[in-house]
Amino acid sequence: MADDIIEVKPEIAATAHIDAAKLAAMVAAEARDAEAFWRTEMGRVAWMKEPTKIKSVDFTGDVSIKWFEDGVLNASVSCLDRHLARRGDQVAIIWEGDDPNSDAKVTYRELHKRVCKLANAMRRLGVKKGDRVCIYLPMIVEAAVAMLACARVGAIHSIVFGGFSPDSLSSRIQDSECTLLITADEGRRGGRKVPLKANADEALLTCPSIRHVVVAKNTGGAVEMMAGRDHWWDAITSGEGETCEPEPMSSEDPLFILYTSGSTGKPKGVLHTTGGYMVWASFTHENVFDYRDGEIYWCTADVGWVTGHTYIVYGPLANGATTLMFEGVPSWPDNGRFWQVCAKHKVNIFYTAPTAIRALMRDGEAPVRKHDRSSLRILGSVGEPINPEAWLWYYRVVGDERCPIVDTWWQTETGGILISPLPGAVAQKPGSATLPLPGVKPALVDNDGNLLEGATEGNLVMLDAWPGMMRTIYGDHARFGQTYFSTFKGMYFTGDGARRDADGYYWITGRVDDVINVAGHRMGTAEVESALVAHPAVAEAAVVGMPHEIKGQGIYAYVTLKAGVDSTEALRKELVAWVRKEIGPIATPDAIQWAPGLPKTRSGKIMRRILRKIAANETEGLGDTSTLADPGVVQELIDNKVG
Ligand code: 6R9
Repeated sequence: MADDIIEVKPEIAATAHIDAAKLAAMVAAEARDAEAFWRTEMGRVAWMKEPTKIKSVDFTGDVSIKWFEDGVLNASVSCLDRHLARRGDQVAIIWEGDDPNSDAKVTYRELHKRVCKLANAMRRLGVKKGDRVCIYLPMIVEAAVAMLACARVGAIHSIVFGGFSPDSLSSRIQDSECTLLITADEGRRGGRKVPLKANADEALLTCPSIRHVVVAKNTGGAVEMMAGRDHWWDAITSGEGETCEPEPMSSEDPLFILYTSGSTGKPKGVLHTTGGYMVWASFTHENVFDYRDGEIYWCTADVGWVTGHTYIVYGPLANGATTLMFEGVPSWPDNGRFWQVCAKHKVNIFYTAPTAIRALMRDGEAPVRKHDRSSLRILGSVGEPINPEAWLWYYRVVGDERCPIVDTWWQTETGGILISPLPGAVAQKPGSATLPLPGVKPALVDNDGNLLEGATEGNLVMLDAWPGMMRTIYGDHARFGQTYFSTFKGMYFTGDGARRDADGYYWITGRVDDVINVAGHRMGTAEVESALVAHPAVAEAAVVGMPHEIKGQGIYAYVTLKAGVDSTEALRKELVAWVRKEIGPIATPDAIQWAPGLPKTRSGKIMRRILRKIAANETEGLGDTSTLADPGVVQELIDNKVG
């Protein structure tokens, strides 16, 4: 099954932006003269001053990555102003509410106006180029307006997913010393309310850098407003002008920071800059989804994640697309919701996560078949490996074997898609992200950094830079080099493992570091561990991923209690609730096992390899345990495995 090949359909190749011959020509052109290739592609965005220097990259030493460095632009102009003459009245954003009876359409002209008004208000509040602005909003149009208004005035936005706790919000605001927070009274998800402003109030008790808070009225729920600090969005924007001078930004000026999990306890502020990111967002959105003028494009991600940044807002808007923004969840009011929205808005391109597909698969074909999906043309997948079974169901049931599936591999750090089939050019294999895009140079290396050739398996690295890659970790350039370029000298290390088959296709096998992927959400096991040990009853904790049918991976925690504390069911529940409160619901542990001891080496390192195997019920081949300080704990853990 996994070796199925789904050839490119001639009718798709015939009209696609890129067919196999064009792709081969692009790859050859890029290989011959990368600078010339990107000099042409940079024309995708609107420059105030055209760059003359294309690429300047050094993956060694202090690590320096610059694209189009002497160019000047403003991302909001590429997404808005330049479209006004031709598509002012075209819908830019279709908003579909959590409540199936609420929706809205916003044209490019209207979006431009709303962005300018907020940008003017932000300037009036003292926000200047380079200031950091935190955005903590639900999936409402204001989220896109806030992002683009930041870009307009040259402020660096840092979006924190609305599902994160006050503590997580606070630490992200503190790390980049944001001066403004943009939030809403409440969010809505699956018929429930999320108390965003109340969470923000709690977070702000420990955020001295915040001077102002802008609050969008969404549900109309009661909130406290602190005089002098908090302002209603409508009140501060209503008197503002409908145009706003865009801040001229150098290509390498930052556009946004987005925090993401790594192997350590502290999330990293991944920093993206303006020119290269915008070119990459536009290039990949148009080519991977074969986006055509007038099509309705829907990415189901949340703007709190990188997928929402690049493929709900910046990529589609740069390309003058109509992008659908969905506030709800796939399973509410019923599990046909995705397909009902596709039918209602005649969606042509649909981009979602494997975890959603697997959850919907459980309910069978009827909820899908009930809705008209004839508008669908291209399907996409992102966030985690898609198992062939889910891939084939997506292909057969959702796409009626008519729509190519683009399984897009990328990361917060990469800014946009790096490995993916192009629908008119690359044959698909269910479960494989297939081939790199032009300009992307993946390789597999062994643990010593030796390049592996041919069909093989190893650590996935990138040998050279592409325009959209991250430039640094905010405030910690040394950590940037250390995290991504020191494991394998002179190469960008993705943290993923992959297999390459005889056709050169890549099959991502998952993270090889201490990052787990829970329902497409990236989580550092160390973050969950530090939340657990912050509880007064916990002495020590070790967290690993365990296989989970729907979420891909679940969170399995081994907890050692302090002496004298009883391991009760009540305490187990309390710890689950504690982690939810500390980090947010996405970090809810799926299993907690009481561990009187943890397997450690004689030097005191926890042997996670063993803990992962126990959690996965793979206790046959535990490998060498002879280096353990106390080999007896392993059997104890196996005997008391939960679930
Ligand atoms: C875009 C995004 C990145 C990690 C990445 C990898 C996993 C993403 C994937 C995939 C297999 C795909 N991942 N897409 N694995 N196939 N198509 O998800 O960014 O949240 O930073 O996660 O997600 O493990 O390293 P981010």
